[in-house]
Amino acid sequence: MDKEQNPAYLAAAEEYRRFGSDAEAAIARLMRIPVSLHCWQGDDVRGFEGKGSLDGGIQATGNYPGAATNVKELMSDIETAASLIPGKLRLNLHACYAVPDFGRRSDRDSLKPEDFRVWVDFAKRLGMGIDFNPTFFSHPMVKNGLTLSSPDDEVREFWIRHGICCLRIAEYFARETGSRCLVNFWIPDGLKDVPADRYSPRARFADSMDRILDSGYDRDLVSVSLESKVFGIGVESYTVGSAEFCNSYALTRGLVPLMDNGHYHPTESVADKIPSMLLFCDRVALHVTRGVRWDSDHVVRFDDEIRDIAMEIARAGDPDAFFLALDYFDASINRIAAWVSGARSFRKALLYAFLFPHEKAAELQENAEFTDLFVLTEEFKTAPFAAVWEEYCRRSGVEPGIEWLDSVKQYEKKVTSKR
Ligand code: RNT
Ligand code: ZN
Repeated sequence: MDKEQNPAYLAAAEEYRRFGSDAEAAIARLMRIPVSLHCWQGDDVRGFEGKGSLDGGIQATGNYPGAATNVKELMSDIETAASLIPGKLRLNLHACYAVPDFGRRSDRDSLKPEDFRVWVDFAKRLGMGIDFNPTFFSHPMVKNGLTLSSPDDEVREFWIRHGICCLRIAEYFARETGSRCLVNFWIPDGLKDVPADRYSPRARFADSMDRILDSGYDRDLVSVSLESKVFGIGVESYTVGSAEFCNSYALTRGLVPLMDNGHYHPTESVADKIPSMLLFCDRVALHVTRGVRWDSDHVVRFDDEIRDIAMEIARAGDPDAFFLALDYFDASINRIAAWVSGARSFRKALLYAFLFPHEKAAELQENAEFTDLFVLTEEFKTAPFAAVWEEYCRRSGVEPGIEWLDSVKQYEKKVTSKR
């Protein structure tokens, strides 16, 4: 349907004009923003190395049938999910999803670009750029829960080699797809109980990262981010890659800090952290997720936390200031529905935030007109958002309403239920 012929949208745009907002500009802005879709929602972060269980303080719970068990199934599921999500997507891969040529098996410390050739072909066909993650968990060389911070040289060297191969693979992705690749480093290293020495593991982690980065990478092709965490299951007392460690390391080495909003104490706000970080670095990367109690990876909802984060993305103005990626995994509901719903909710939050009259609101704050600011913010919440969202979905070629779930159910009947 043409926008001229969509009276609900036209009426909504008029309402937004009364708030001082431009719905057309908001839709256009949203169209330009890519979001990186995490391959690991499709198989509960299992990867293709044959190891059944997940470790490293992260856990996927639930046993909904139909998880992808090989690359063909995972690609088919990603393609199905992507067709129901409006907007530009990137593909976010983990090193444990390597697909070595028949007969050859590379361990993590000797992975090669060729081991990801099928993913490159897939991403090209779908018109997606690729982001990448070294996998520092679910592997026998994780010893005593440690990788890059291990006191055991053999362990540390293994993981340093892993980090280095991942930089080479990222350059390959960027060259092949013609799009900058973000490589995100996250390590699970930590301790269950109170440490006797908090310093040495962090010193080793910094040294290991320095050695990985010393191997060099083409900064025109690749950006490197470092993700912090507060705690994980089994590592409740001490996390080597804490927020202070990772931010300080990233800022002193010209890396991109990555904030996963499930990785902070519950009353901390990643929305509040965004403008603080952007004062000191050009770019910030986000893992968009939902923390619930001990779990940092529930499916994203269109809730206050995500809207607040989106508001700060909108206020930052510069669309290049962010690397936006989703990071959740739920094995208790249809995995494709989880993928699609979480991605759509994040898109909704961005649209909501792009519709907000930020300049006007900031002016009210500067002028200490707090009553007006309060009322504006509250009344904005019930503006006719759905009509703009539906228009955006239509223009992006996807179902605006709940009908997309029918497509997931048909796919479940024909494909995933037969696995
Ligand atoms: C773990 C981190 C990390 C992982 C993925 C699979 O707590 O959030 O980003 O979720 O790398
Ligand atoms: Zn994360």
